[in-house]
Amino acid sequence: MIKLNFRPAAVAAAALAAVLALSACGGSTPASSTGSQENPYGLIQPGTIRVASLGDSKPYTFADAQGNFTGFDVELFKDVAHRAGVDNVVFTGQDFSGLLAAVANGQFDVGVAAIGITDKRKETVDFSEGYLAGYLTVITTKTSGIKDVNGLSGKRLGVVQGTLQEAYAVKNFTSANLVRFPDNNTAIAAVNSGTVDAHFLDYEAAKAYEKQHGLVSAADIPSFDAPAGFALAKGKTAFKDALNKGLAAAMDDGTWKKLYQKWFPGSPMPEQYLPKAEQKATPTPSK
Ligand code: SNW
Repeated sequence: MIKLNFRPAAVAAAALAAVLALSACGGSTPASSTGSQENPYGLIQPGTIRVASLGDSKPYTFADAQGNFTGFDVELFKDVAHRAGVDNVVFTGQDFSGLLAAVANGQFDVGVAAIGITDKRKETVDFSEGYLAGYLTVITTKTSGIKDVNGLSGKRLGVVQGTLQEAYAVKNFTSANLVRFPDNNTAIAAVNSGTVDAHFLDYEAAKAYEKQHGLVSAADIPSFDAPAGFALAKGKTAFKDALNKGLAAAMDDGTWKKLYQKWFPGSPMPEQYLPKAEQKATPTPSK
């Protein structure tokens, strides 16, 4: 149904204290980023992949009623990790704004949360190949009167800090009043209470919130130039290669398609991730 058309000083002090405390124990050797025989992927804890994710980006990544992480990105990543020989995958919910930094500084092995690959983000982290490409969606209430992007003028629009939606809105929705939130749940609560007029988030998450709260979509902005990838610290070549190999295999044997249909039923499928035989004979060249 797509319509085409930080307190720095305090943080630094705390970080320094943590480093001093760690070095005082003298116990832990940092995992080498190039990897060793016992730890080829250079994981924080050999045999375990620690994933920074989001608890409220259903159906991409979310915590279910039992608190277990699930969703398209979660199931796809677990499948890819399995193909790379790792079955112990531990997901932790983070604020999106701190997620890439936490991966870059080694608190997590990987970030998995519909994270669009951009040159700007590549300054901080490396990415696997892309595995998802879609739209960014403005959602609002049935009564807000916002019918398209022009309707945002003079209105309060929520964005989650650090997202592509924030960057896009700063650049293109210059007459809207942006309100920054730490996560989607807080922003949607503000839409429902009328504190903001609309929220700008990923297409499939928008659909899930629309269904849950009777909200409506006012605009879909293509974001195909920033397909989502798995984010990892720079220089982890063996890890990255293993993830890319697993990802390609998951696409080729139809696992990607099965998960897409499970989590995004009815949504148009980006063809480039389907098994080769199912792609059109003459694919449109990518620019
Ligand atoms: O750029 C899109 C991509 O095309 C696909 O639709 C999945 O979402 C995106 O990666 C954009 N996601 C946002 C971002 O990368 C928000 C991520 C989030 O809220 N989890 O900033």
